[in-house]
Amino acid sequence: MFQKILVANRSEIAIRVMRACREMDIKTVAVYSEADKHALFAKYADEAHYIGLPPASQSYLRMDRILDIAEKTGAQAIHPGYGFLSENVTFARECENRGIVFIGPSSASIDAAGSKITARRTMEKAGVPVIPGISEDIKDTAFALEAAEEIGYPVIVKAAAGGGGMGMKIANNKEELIDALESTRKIAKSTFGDATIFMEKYLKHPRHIEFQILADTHGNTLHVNERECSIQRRHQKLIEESPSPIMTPELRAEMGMAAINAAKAIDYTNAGTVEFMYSDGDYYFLEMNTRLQVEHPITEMVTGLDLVRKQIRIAAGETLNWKQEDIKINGWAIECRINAEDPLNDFTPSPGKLRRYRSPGGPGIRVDSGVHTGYTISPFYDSMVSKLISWGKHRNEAIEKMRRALYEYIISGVTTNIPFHKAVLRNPHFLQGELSTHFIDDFDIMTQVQDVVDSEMEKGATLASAIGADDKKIAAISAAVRMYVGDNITTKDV
Ligand code: MV4
Repeated sequence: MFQKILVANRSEIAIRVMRACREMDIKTVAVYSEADKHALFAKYADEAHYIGLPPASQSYLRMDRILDIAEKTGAQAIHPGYGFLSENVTFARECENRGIVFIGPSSASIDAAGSKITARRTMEKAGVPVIPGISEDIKDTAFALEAAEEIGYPVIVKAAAGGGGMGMKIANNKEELIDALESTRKIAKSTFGDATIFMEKYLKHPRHIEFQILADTHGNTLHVNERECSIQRRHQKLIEESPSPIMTPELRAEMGMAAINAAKAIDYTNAGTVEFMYSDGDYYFLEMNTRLQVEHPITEMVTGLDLVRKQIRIAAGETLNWKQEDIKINGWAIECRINAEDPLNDFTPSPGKLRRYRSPGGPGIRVDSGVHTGYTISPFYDSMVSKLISWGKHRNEAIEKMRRALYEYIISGVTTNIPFHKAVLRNPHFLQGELSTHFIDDFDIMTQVQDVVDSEMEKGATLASAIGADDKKIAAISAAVRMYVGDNITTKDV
């Protein structure tokens, strides 16, 4: 086992990884930017090293500096977390070249999953269902038009090097397709430096269901159940749950096997995720994420596994010594991503100092975060405050616990998306498990978010008149704090 691991990431995920290391008695090395010199994760580590200025390109993406620090400190392995260098082929290869263990798959597997068109072709060959479409670069417009007639409109044109919703265009007819081919090719070339494009049938209201995979370096590949991540906004996931409300044991076995085959097709090792789109009983491979994901805790809650510990053990060469039948599901887990952003103002980031901060707790609640009272959420990185995770014996209990935890959460100084989560967690369609990637638009969620904010304001205003405050917003925050803490905080303190 490793004696020392460098964590090439920041905030909550850096802490999450270091927690596993501490439990396993492995020393940790943090790397931090100028913006993070007072951050909790840098203090949590056994040692912390400065790597550069706040923009990620000058710090968290500086492979040379990070690798030098790993060598200098004697770290035998690097955990990349998610984002930053986690799916960077060059970085994984450079680790391999320098004899530092990259805690993740091989650079070749990352590469194989990286091109959407190559991945599509590999999956077709491996018998994993892919969306009807063309698995080669579209150079010939006439050929594409012919293929589209066969597939049936609407179709979607995608950049092979794209991802996260970038470089995609929907076409409803011949004219739009001619247009989409040209514009997607142009964007692909300018954004990704690769003009390769392909085409698929466009699914109108898919659900996003992904399978968590664990694969060791001895040929054992398992799935540890699915997560449903259909509640997203502009390709940013906001709420995830495990299991998926539509899952049956039969479908799980089938999709799980497809996910295992997908992983095996690219010689995958370590923890990874196979994403599917699900629509009307059919499911299709979408892409493979070759990293630990933000939403991994919900899988941990329902399986009892510690995925980071598993990652470290697999990277150290240990064997996964259970069978697929040993993997069970216990209860239900939901994750709400708590972000410093204003849901009523197009989810604009709201960085700043957390003037008051108290996270929820109690039975069935887990909070993964890297913040505390007085912490400043930097404008240089994503605006996540924490991941709020609930567990219950069944879906309703997980929902009840999440609602209660959202009520307990006290955050002042920045605007958060908590009202968004409160609105979704009482929406009748959500309660029915009626989800799709268009959930927010289909069910007019933003109007319900406004209602939540208005009703909390009203409560605050009632209290404001009692305590003689004019500023309703300050009073509302104060009311929330008083309601929960029950001490003699006055509006002046807030
Ligand atoms: C699609 C699709 C419908 N049909 N492909 C979005 C991210 C990118 N990786 C693939 N995406 C989609 N591809 C076909 N053929 C709809 C989406 C999509 C989506 C997929 C998963 C989760 C959320 C989404 C939100 C909007 C669109």
